[in-house]
Amino acid sequence: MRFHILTLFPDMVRQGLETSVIGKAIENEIISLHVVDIRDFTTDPHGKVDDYPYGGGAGMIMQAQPIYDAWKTVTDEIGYEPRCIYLTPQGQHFTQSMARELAGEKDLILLCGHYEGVDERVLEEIVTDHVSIGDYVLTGGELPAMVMADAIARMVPGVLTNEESAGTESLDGGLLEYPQYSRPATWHGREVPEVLLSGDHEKVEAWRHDRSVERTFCRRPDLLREAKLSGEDVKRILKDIPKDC
Ligand code: 6GU
Repeated sequence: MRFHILTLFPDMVRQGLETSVIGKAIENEIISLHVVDIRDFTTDPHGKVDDYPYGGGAGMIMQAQPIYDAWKTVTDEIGYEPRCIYLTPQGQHFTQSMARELAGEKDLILLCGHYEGVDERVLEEIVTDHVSIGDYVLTGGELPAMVMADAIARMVPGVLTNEESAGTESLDGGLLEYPQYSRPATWHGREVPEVLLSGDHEKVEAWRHDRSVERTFCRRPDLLREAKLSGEDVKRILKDIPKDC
């Protein structure tokens, strides 16, 4: 899978993604990262990429021409027009299921805006999806693009090692991850739950499932609507889980 990230801050995006697990996947050529500096495409003699908004108002607007030419160069190079995602707080909220779906694409173009916005006409011509990472305002689309690329890339087969993929079911089945423990068995007077030391795999799995249901009920009850719960799970919620957790 190939990510093409159009940005005015290419160093920020590279530094964010060429590290750790995603950096390793790029090194191993399981995914590729093509960071495109929008400024390289401006036809303005002074390298300008923004101008004042028609109709007045505060701030500067990114102009259509350099963004379009950057996009056109990418699409000409790869020979087709893949989905082009514009990062904006006005977009649909990014979710795990969206990450899973987008991980199936061959190429993805992520367009990072800055300043007060982007000329609407270029968005109309090239953007297929408007996506937000949550209801708060950031200074630009770079951090959201990195968030999305990370979440999508880790769903691409081969990006995570077996060991790392242990946690992938968190949120997938609609339930939060159960609590985890490592050595020592006692720390600051706190014991690891006994069942985890028992070696009884079935009991361990049952305990973990119960803790997942309990955590989801207590911390993110909004997720339970989508969660796959058995009749036993529902009974336990009604009977065992404290109402004031
Ligand atoms: Cl995608 N962009 C910006 N600038 N701010 C945001 C966002 C995106 N998602 C949440 N806040």
